[in-house]
Amino acid sequence: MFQKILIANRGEIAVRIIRACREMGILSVAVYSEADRDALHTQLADEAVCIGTAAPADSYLNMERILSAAIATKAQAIHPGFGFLSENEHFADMCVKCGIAFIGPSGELIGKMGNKSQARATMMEAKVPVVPGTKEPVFEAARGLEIADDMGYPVMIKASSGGGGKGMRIAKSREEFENHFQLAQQESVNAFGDNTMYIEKYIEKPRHIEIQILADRYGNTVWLGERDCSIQRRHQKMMEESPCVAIDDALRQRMGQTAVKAAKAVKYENAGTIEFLLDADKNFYFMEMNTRIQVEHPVTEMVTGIDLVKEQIRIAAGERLKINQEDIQLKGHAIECRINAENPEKNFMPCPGTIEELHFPGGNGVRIESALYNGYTIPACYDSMVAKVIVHGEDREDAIRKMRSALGEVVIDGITTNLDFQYEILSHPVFLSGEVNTHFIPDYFEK
Ligand code: MV4
Repeated sequence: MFQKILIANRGEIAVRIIRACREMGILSVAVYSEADRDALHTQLADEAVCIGTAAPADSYLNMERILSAAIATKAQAIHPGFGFLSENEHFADMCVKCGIAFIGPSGELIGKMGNKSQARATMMEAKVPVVPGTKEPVFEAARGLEIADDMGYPVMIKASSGGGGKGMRIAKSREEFENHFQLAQQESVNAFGDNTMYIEKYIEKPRHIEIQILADRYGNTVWLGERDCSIQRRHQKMMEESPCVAIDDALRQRMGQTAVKAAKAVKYENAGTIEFLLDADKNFYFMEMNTRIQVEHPVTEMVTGIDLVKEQIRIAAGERLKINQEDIQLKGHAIECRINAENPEKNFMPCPGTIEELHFPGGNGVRIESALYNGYTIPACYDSMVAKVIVHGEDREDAIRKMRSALGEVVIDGITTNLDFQYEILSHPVFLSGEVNTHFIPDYFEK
């Protein structure tokens, strides 16, 4: 096992990883930008190294500085968290070249799954159901139009390097197609320097369902239930839950086994997530694979009792998975609410500032992941997510009641947050009925 791990991240996820290290008897090294001198992760780690100025490109995205910090502190592994360098294939490769373990899959695999049209083709070969669409990438609008005409409208035009909705457009008709293709492709070229596109049939009102998997380097792969992440706004998830009310046990088994098949097809190692779209008729389709630990991993931890970050570390250290599929029992219902420093009344504009008064709830089945403390000033240059409230109840109704009780107790004075907005979602009759899809927030809160 590693004696020392460097955490190449900030905020609540850096704190989450530091705690896992400490519980495992592993020393932690934080890296921080000049804007994060007073940040909780900087204070909580066993050592901390300043790696640059506030701008991410100069610090949390600066591979050379992070690797220098790891070498200087003799860290044997780097945990990238999520965002920043977590899905950067060159960084994963550079770690290995420096003799440092990257806590995640190989650079080659990150690249293979990061290229979405290649990932689609790989999954088609592996007989994993994918959204109906092209196997070959598309570079020209004229060729795309032929494909879309054959497929029938509406279609989804997507950037191969995309994700998070960037470089993505719906074409509702033949008339719209060429224009929307050009717009999506231009966006992709600007954002990723890549003009590779692919085309899928548009799935109406899907749920976003993802399956968590864990895989060791010896080919042992398990799935750990699903997460329903349909409550999103502009491709930013706001609330996640496990299990999904629309999935019965037979469907859960099929989706889980499909996710394991997908992971095994690419010899996946470490923690990963297979994203599916689940349509109104309960057909599911592979959409993307995320090769990192995700923001919403705690809901899976609550229903399985498995610490995913510790498992990531053990896998990267070359240990065998101790968990068999039969050991994984899903118990109860978990919900996560992301608390963001933003103003829902002003188009969710970020609202950083200084915390003047802070109180978090506790109690049976209530978990808080946050890097806030009293008097802390949230820097303006990073993500607006400042806390996650996670609850675990006996069933969905119990979890919803627990979340409403927990959110009602939260005090975060000095900044504006989305707490009241989250509370409104938890009171909405459609949410309570469980009949949600990815249009829930735009349909009921942005009219
Ligand atoms: C889709 C889709 C419908 N049909 N693809 C959004 C982000 C990117 N990862 C893929 N996304 C979608 N792809 C087809 N063929 C609908 C979405 C989508 C969505 C997906 C998950 C969660 C929220 C969403 C909100 C709008 C659109």
